[in-house]
Amino acid sequence: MIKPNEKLDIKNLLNDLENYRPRRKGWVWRENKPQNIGPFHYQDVSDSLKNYVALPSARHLNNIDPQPSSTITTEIASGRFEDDIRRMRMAAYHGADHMMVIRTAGQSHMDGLLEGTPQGVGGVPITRKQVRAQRKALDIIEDEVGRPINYHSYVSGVAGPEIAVMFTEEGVNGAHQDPQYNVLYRNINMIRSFVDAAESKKIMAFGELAQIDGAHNANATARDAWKVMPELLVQHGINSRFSERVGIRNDLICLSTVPPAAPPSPDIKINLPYALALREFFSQYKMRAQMNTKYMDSSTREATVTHVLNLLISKLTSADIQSTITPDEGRNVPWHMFNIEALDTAKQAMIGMDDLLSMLEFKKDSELFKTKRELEERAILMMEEIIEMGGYFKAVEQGMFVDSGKYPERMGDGISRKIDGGIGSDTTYKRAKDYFAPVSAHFGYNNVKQYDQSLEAHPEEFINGSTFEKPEKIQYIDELDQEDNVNVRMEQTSKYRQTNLLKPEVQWLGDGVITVDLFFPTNKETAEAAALEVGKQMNLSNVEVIHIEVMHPTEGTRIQFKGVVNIDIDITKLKIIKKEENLSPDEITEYVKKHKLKIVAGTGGNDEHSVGMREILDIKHGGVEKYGIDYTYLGTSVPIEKFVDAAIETHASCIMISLIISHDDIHYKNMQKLNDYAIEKGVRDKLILIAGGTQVTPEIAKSSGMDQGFGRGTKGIDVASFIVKKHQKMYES
Ligand code: Z97
Repeated sequence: MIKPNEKLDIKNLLNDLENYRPRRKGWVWRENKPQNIGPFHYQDVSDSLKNYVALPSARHLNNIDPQPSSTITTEIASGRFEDDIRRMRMAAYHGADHMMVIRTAGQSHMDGLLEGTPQGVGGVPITRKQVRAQRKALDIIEDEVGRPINYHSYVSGVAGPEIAVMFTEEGVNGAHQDPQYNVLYRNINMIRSFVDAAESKKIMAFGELAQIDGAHNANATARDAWKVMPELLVQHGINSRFSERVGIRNDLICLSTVPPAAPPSPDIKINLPYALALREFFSQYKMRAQMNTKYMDSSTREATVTHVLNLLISKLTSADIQSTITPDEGRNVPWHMFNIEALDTAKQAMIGMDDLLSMLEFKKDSELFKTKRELEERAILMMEEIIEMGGYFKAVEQGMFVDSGKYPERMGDGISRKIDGGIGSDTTYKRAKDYFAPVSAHFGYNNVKQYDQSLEAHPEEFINGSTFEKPEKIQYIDELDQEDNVNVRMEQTSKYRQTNLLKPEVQWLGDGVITVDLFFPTNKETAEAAALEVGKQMNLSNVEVIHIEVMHPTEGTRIQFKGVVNIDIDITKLKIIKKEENLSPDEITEYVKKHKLKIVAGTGGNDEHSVGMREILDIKHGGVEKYGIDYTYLGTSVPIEKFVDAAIETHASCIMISLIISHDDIHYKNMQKLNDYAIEKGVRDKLILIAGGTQVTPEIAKSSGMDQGFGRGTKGIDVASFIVKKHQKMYES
């Protein structure tokens, strides 16, 4: 098993892919297990992970990392699958168990599967090699974190059924599948899309993939997103019932829901009734809550607030999957740090809202329920009109969908498609009477019975197993293109793989991208131009402003820009200072209490600067007093001898001397004096001597007879932890 301090070796991962087989099939939900974690009881949690990175503040709480009971998704789409694999590992450590890999190639238009790992088609297509390599990596990662991880992509487009087959063969665990997506957003012929969907869904049912619909796209596309709510209910209804009728299990039918509005609209007032309507209409299915992306801009702060409000709605309506995107879609910067930030936002908010529903009750006679009911009525009316029109195809032809009016209001600007138009029109054929399909997952009749009655349940036995049962029948093609493939790409970055060289990166190994955050006391236009100039003078290439925020029209503008640095850092030439790990606050407190640790402290010689010392002593900002250490403060300009005499008198085990003045090396001399006097008095081996001050370093202090020295930036816990460790050593030996 891979260890946390070992890197995932991508080259090694790609070895022998030809023979790699997925370990399991199907989607895995988290199990809700109320339990105590650290000092708290949690209700809506699943088991903690074996290896993880907790929220930053967990350092005050013994590094606990409670995991919400809902699945948490991250969308990974850097455009290079070999880099996405590393990001998946980071995401898993932060609590993601649903890795959604976006294909960035507009794959819906491709009428077959691509082989190898070509990037030159205008983005990343989903290919067998990529899928297999990523599933293989996730098998390693799930062992490492101790939780199953679901791998997900899309079964849409002209080659939908082929992709569904490949996903089932390769152990993909979830996929978007919704024929309405093809029709509305990719202008694929509607008859072809619905016929393909029947086949795709049947195969997904066999592979036990969770199926997510595409209704969220209407929200993102609509002119006024909050007006499409009745239509969203209709779209969800059409796809979910279709899936159920084809045979997908209800617990694998997931609605892709999005709170349509975001502030400055009155978010909760609009989104909550909609979420309740969804829950009521579709209680038998699962809810996948995606965050609003329509009203997301380049501010990570703004996106995060919208995300948290969305998480509140998810919590109030018990969403099963919580997606995180922030703010990739909004500003199109799918960077490692934003994936991780969004995951932490979801984890933090969900855990913070633990057990919320047991404390609240919705007011049944409020506007909330009136609005919910009204939305439901509008959706039913729309469904009825669709039926009156002659069905879904006719309704699409008449531009019934993504109209900017709130149904039944119609603005006449919906997306209209022709029944016989679009890509792949005229490509469906009536199945021949003797059509024979001896495969395990297939929609509609396959004529197996007429050849062999006994094989009705297992038609694939007719051909001695299809690729689902006999994976060795899969035709695996590694790479087709000599120039455009992962091996060539990895060769270009080999300088940074398993070597001493480091280069900053935001999404691809060695991309050299850095971001700079700055403020100018001027207006927006001037600030933008000035920022580009700063980038230039910093010797960055490809400088681009990625975020501008006006603080005041003339007084100031905040800018974030990115640029590329051409710097390789050789880690063998770095001076890496190994910082000693502090004991935890609890460990220190317990030890101090048991051993009744006392110290004497003051500023020495002619030193009158006592503020730093007081901060290290007093509880207010976390000084040693916080851990129960009893201190005697001797004041300022304390004669050196007095420190030792006072320590003897009060039975203290430690002296803390603060020495700020460094003129004529007086601070060295005073440390030496303290050490010598303690020896003279015969107590040096019983006392811990610590010096502190802005010019003090551990090296100076130790060479001047002290046990340790603390300089700038020292916190009470650093000193307390040192005292306890030293005390332990003195009395253990
Ligand atoms: C999400 N942010 O989390 P092509 N099928 C469906 C889709 O929704 C999409 C595709 C196919 C979103 C995902 C947008 N969705 C991003 C139902 C894309 C992709 O490869 O672009 O042709 O299709 O759900």
